[in-house]
Amino acid sequence: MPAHGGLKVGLVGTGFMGRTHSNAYRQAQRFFPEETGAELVAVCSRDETKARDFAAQWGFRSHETDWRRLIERDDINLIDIASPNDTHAEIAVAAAEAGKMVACEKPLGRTPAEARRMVEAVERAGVANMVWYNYRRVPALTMAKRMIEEGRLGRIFHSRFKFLQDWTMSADLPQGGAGTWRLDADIAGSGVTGDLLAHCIDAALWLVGPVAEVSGMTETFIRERMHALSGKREAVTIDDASLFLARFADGSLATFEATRFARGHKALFTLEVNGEHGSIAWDLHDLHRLQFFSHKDEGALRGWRTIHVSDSDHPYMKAWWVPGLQIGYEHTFVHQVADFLAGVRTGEKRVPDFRDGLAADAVVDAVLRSARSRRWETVEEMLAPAGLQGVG
Ligand code: SOE
Repeated sequence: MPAHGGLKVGLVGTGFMGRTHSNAYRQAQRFFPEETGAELVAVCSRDETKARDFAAQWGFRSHETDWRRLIERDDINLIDIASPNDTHAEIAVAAAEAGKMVACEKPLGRTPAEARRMVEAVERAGVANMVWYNYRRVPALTMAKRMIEEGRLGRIFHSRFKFLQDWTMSADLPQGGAGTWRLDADIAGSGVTGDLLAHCIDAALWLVGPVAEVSGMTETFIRERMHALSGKREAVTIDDASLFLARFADGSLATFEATRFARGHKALFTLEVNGEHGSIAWDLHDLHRLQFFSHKDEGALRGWRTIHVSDSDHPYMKAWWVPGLQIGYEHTFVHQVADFLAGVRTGEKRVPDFRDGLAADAVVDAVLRSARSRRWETVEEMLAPAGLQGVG
């Protein structure tokens, strides 16, 4: 490993996302040696045993039990927030004010107001920032973005997005606490809208463009659950399912659906975009395959084709094994670290940043408002989609 002029990481959070990020920092430099890489300096958890064990497991040099200590340290230049959603804004703003680069798990804020504070803080401080919308970096989706930018689909008319799971269907599952904070709206901000639908929304904003207005509905199927912290049965205030119709600024239309009550589905993220000249379709369960239909093909031979996005001229694939061999979920995070480093090196926007996080939060907010009002609602913060400069 070369000497580090790269990222000196202080990670907050030792859960599932803490693991995906730590793995990405470790692998990025091995597979993208043109970038300077990342050094795992310290990890933070309020629980000292967890922090110490995580540091030993993932190779962090040290651990802390208060995130403020990470921010005070001179040997850290990037604060990475992988702790529950209610901690994002406070940590990000303090990190930016201290001049640190900031990476944050999605959703950026629990509300657009929180996300806006975070955007203002990083922009005022002029520090590099990113939000972990990792699925953009599935090679097949990056390829889809490239094809749309090349005009292969032409004018877009329709798109549809789904993210289906079934892990909260049991009424015995508590809300709140370590593994189940996503069921507590005070901590998470919302249920599936901010958690799963946010991935669909980010993909839609990236692939299609800004969303102008939405008409949504949400449902909470299990209305009371034991709270892991109070030990009492409490009202559930998250949405278990969330569906909406969208009209984009370019006049195209879309449907969105996310739920944790689709029995049999664990993480079925799918999308389809239909344009004037062609269509694309993709499914996370078969993440290398991009389905493509081109109306420009010779009539008699026209049909959906499957592109196995694993060749060396496909996005990111040259960095991995030999053509045709596969990569997976964890690699999307590795790609994001490599792209972030490239952005820091070139000064270009290469990753979804806090502005993109705010844009997604604004759509989440409009969906939740519409579900309450039972009317169409406009999106308050319509941001322009990122161009293909390094793929966004
Ligand atoms: C929820 O189960 C979850 O872990 C989300 O929080 C992630 O963002 C998603 O990628 C997988 O599912």
